[in-house]
Amino acid sequence: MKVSEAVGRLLVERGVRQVFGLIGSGNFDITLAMVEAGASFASSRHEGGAITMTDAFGRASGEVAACSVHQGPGLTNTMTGLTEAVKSRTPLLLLAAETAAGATRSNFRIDQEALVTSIGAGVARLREPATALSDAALGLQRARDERRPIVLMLPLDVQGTECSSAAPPPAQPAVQLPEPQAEGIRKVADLLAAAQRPIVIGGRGALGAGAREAIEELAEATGALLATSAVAGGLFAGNTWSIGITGGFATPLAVELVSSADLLLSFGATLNMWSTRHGRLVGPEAVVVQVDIDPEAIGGHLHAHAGIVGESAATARALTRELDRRHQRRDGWRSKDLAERIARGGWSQHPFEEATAGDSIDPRTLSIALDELLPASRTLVVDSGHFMGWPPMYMAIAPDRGFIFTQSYQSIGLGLATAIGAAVARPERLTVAALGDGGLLMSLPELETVARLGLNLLIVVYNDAAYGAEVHHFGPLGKPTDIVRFPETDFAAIARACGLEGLTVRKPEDLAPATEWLAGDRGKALLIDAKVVPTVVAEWLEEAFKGH
Ligand SMILES: Cc1ncc(C[n+]2csc(CCOP(=O)(O)OP(=O)(O)O)c2C)c(N)n1
Ligand SMILES: [Mg+2]
Repeated sequence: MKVSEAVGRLLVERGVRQVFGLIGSGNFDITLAMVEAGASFASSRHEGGAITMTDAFGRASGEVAACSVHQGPGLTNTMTGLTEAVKSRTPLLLLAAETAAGATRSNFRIDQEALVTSIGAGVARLREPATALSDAALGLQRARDERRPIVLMLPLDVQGTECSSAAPPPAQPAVQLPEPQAEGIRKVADLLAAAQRPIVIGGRGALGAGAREAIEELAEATGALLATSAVAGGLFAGNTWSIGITGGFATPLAVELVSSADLLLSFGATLNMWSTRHGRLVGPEAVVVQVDIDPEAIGGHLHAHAGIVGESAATARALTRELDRRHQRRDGWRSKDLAERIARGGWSQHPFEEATAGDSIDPRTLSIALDELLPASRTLVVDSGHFMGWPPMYMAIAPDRGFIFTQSYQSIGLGLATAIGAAVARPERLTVAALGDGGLLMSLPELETVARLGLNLLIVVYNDAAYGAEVHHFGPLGKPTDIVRFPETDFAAIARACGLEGLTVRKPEDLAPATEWLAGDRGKALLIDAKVVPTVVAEWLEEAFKGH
């Protein structure tokens, strides 16, 4: 058996269930071996799509998936999505064919290791036929343990040799972080016991198994309110004391409450410029405490008065135990009156001046109408751009990884592939992809993938025929904006040409066919081209440009 086949089989035996990718001569054999060993393969139409689908599959399922690409251009095409996955610490395995060490004149030759190292991905390599299986097993293990993408280089000459590799070492259970230090727990318990108005903020590091329950219990013991960073949106959905996302998308009530908290305790959230509005949401007297597995995250953006290096669930449980041991349970600021204010404090309950007129729909009205129309069990995916606040502000986010936000590299154009990866991971839930016209045009080839895979997917284009973020940034500065505005694109027609259903929406009534589509078998995904009013400008946008 060739190394390529033996390695493909091994990876499936070790738990890789899903492979995304795009096939060339360098990765044909290994990918086929994985399919024959029982993995499911979904081809993208551009490697930029494949890597982001792999990232999103991991975020939506908690599993490590693989992405398989050809050497050279197959790998360079993954760079933006791979950088997003690195910055988001998504464990995944990128299987990259590689020219043989001796093939120095190959057209495909580049220094692949230097390339991926430069963006912070880990590198593993099939060194020789005798070590190939151990090399591959270790690469997969590292993705899990280091919680980041590992690029497994597959030199063509090694792949093509008969496999002389001994059996690889058995799979190891994932590395467990040590229990949080007792001294840190005592110190933070002291701070919590003294707080009158604590708020707990859950971030990406609080999405793991058991963390939600453990944090909610701690909040209960301390009378704290619950908020999330954008990427963890929906984490505490359904909890009476959840005030939603903090930062740019926060409701006026959440802004008021976070600003008046006397203690902010984060779990796996960096408290960056987005979630704190450049620190302005943090009151001058507020005590900031961070819990994170990464020591460098503590105090990385804001001054932290205390920090605990530890896993979210274990640390939250240890804090609750310590408070219980001291008999220090309290109600904090959890009052009936506040519960009622929180229940009435959503964005949809805030009146705004309706801008729907003529041939375009107010993006807020569109979002509210969709929220009412769509099933509560949904995965919301949002691309980057000016429009991106409307969906998480005006549409409910379902608990349990109900919001997938590939925004750590702040790239536009990742939204569609993110939605595909999420829909493949959780086919039973409707995936809703909210995209800008610019972001969709950047990822257009993957519309064919949506149709081919028959995904349970609704695409909504907030179409202002512009790079709206740039229009709203540079327009008010008195600059001409012609270079960031475009003629109309008929996305419904493009969707139909790719095998989807297409619908153009200019007013709420135009959504009627979407109701029928939802009630039907959804055999074809639906794309809604919503021509949005281009002059409704999001308040958070100004914030975004402050750091630039
Ligand atoms: C890959 C990449 N290129 C350029 C940018 C700069 N950029 C940020 S938002 C944006 C406009 C996006 O347009 P669209 O998807 O239509 O959303 P809109 O802002 O119009 O709502 C651009 C070009 C970026 N973030 N990423
Ligand atoms: Mg736009």
